[in-house]
Amino acid sequence: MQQNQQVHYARSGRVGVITVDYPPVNAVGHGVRSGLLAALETGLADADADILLLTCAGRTFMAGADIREFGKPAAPPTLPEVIARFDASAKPIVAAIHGTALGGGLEVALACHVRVALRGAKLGLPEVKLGLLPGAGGTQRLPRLVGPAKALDMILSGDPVSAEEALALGLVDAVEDGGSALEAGLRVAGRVLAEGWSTRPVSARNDRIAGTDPALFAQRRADLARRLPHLFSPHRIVDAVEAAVTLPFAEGTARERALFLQCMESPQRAGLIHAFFAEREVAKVPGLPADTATRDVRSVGVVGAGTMGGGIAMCFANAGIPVVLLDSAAESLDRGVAAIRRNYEATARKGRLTAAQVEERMALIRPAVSYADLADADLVVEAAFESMEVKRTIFQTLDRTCKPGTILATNTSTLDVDAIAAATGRPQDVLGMHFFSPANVMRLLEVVRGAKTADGVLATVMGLARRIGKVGVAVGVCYGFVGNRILHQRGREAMALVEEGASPAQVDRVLTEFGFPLGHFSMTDLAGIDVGWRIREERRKAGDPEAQAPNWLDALAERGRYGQKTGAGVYRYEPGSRTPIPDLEVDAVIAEDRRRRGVTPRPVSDEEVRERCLYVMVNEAAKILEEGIAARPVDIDAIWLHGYGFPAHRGGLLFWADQEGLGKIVAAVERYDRDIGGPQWRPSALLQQCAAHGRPIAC
Ligand code: 3H9
Repeated sequence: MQQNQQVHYARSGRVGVITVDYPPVNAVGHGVRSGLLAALETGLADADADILLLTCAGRTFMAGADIREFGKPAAPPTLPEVIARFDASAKPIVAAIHGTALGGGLEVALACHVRVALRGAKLGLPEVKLGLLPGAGGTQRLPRLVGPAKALDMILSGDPVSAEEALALGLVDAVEDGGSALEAGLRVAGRVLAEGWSTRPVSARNDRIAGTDPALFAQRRADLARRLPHLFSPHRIVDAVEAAVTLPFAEGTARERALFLQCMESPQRAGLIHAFFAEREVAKVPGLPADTATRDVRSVGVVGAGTMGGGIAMCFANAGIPVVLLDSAAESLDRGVAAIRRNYEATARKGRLTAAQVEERMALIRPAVSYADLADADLVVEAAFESMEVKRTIFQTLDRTCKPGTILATNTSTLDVDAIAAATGRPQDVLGMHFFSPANVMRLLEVVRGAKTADGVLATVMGLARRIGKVGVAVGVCYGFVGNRILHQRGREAMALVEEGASPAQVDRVLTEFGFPLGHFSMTDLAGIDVGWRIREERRKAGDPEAQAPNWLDALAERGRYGQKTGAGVYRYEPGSRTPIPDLEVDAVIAEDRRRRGVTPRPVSDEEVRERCLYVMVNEAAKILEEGIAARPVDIDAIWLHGYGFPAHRGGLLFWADQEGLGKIVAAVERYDRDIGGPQWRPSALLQQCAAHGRPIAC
C-alpha cells in the first residue's frame, strides 16, 4: 500500500511498518510530513497491525527538518502537527534508528513510544548550530527522558550522543547489534508486545522533570551571558527547557513554538544556514563536472618535517592514509616525529584518543630521508622552507623520482604555484594545497589550481579534502591566494589605525564584539611576530625597494617580544595564560613610533575601526571575485568561516556585506579612498555595480 513517494506503509506479520525513503538524508520536508501522517492513518486503520514501526531507508534515520524550506511559508501539515498525532497514536509506535537521528528527525522519534538504536547510530538536536531551537517538541520531550540538565547540555551544544550513551541516559530503550534498522525494529516490536513494555507517551512522563531546582536555569543563563552574549538562540533554549519543567506539556509546547518562531525570524538563523550550505557548496567546483575521473590516493608523501609538515602528515594518518614523512636532515626528522607523538599523546591525555589509536596513527607515519621512498606515493605534499629556489629544487627532484601520475602539491602560502609547477615536466599534476596552522586542527584547505592543473587532479584533491575532514575550497593563483590576501588588507588597516591613535586593545575589542574569537593583534601574538619581522628584515637588508620601513611591531620583535610563545608581544601574558593584558611598554613603543613619523595621535571611534577593518576586507574580496581568483562569493565566505574564525552567525564575509548594505559600504570605501587613498581603498567595480543596481553580492 503506497502512501506517497517519500513514505511507504507495509505490514510484516502483526507489525505495521512505516518507512521514510527520501534520499540523501530523509530530511523531513513537506512530502515526508504529509506521507508520515497518511501512513500513520493507514496503520491505525489496519486491523491486522497491533503495533507500528517507524524506520528509514538509505544511509540514515531522518536528519532533521528540510533546511531548504526555511524562510519560505510552511505548507501544512507542520511538523508539530505530525508529531502530535504520533504522540496521541492509539497503537504503540516503535522508532528504529540507524545513522543519524537529528533535529526534527529525533523529535519524531521522541513522539514514538519506544526507541531502539542500532549500534553506531548518533542522536542529537543540532538546531542551535543553525541559530534555532528544536521546534517540534524536542525541548519538552528530551528533558522528560534524560532530565533537564542533560537535555540542556545536549540542546545547547548541539552535539549528538552515541547509541550507547543514549541508552544510558534513557533516550532510547534498546541498542541492537547487527542487521538493518528494520530487522532490529521488528525484533523490538515483538518484545514490546510479548513482554508488555511500557508505551506511555513521553509527553505524559513527568518523573525526570519533577522537582527541578530553578537554580539550574539561573546558572545556565549566567554561563551563556559570559560565554555567548551575542548569540540569540541559546538564550531562548534555556527559556524553552525551563517551560518544560514549569508549565503543563501543552503550554510548554506552545511556548517552545513561539520561541522557535522568534529564532526563525532572526538574522543569525539566516547567517548560520548560509554557513551550513556554504560548507557543502564549495565542494561543487563550477566548471568541474561531478563525474570528472579522479585518481586513487592510497599513500601520501610529505616533504619537510617541520611544524607544518608534521601537522599535514597527521591529517592523513588521522584518516587512515599511510604517509611517508621525508626530511633530508635526520635530526629534523627525529624532532618532527617526536613532535607528532607529543601531539597525539596530548590528545590521548584529554581522552580523545586511546593509547592504541595513538600507536595506530604513529605506525601510519613512516619517516624517511631519501626521496626514493616517495617513488610510489600517489600524492606528495611539499611543506618545506618558503623559498622559490628551495621549492623548485624539491619539485625537480620529485619530478625525477615519483611514478607517473603522482599528484605533486605545494603548501606554499606566498609563492607562485605556476612557477613551481614549471620546474617539473608535468605541470598538469601540480597544484597548491594550502593548509592552515595548526594543520591537523584547522578545517580550511585552499586548493590552488594552477594554470595547467588537470581537472582530474583538482577533482581528486577536492575529494581528498573531504576524506581528511577538511573544507576544501578551489582558488586561483595570486599573492596570498584568497584568505591571506584579505587578511593582509585588514592587517594593514589595523596597523594604520594604531599609528593614527587607536590602541591595539581597541581594535581587538571591536573585532571580538563583531564576533571574531580573536582580535587582529591577539592573533598576531598567537602566530608569532618574529615570522613577519624576519621576512621584512631580510627584504630591508636585501635593499628591496618595496620593503616597508620598520614599524612598531618590528620594534617589539627587536625587544624579543615575539608574542604568546615568549610571554609578551603586542600584549603581555601571565605564565601559562593566554589572556592578553595591555602593556605600558607597548604603549611607549607605539608612542615612540608615532613621534618618529611625526604623527599626532587622534581619538579614533569604534565605528571607524569597524568600517576600516571590515569594509577593506569586503572591497578586497570583491576584487578577488572580479579577477576570478575565487569563483563564487560562497567560496570566500567558506574560506573566512573555516580559516579565520569569521563569526558563523553572520553567514560569511560577503553574506554579511549584503546584510550590512552594499550602498553603505561603497559610500565608505569611496570616502576612505578620497581621505586615505592607497590601492586597498580603490573601490572594486563589482562592488560599485552591485550597490548601484541594488543587487546582492553574495547570492
Ligand atoms: C530542524 O530539524 C528544526 C526542527 O527542530 C523544527 C522544525 C519545526 N535539510 O552533510 P552532507 C543535504 S533543523 C536539507 O554532505 P554527510 C546537504 O545539504 C535541522 N538538506 O552528508 C547535502 O546536499 P548536497 C536539524 C540537508 O553524510 C546532502 O544532504 N538537522 C539536510 O556528511 C548530504 O549532506 C541538522 O542540522 C537537511 N536537514 O552528513 C542536520 N541535511 O548533496 C544537518 C543534509 O546537495 N545535516 N542535507 O550538497 C547534517 O548534519 C549532515 O548533513 C548529516 C549527514 C550528518 C545528516
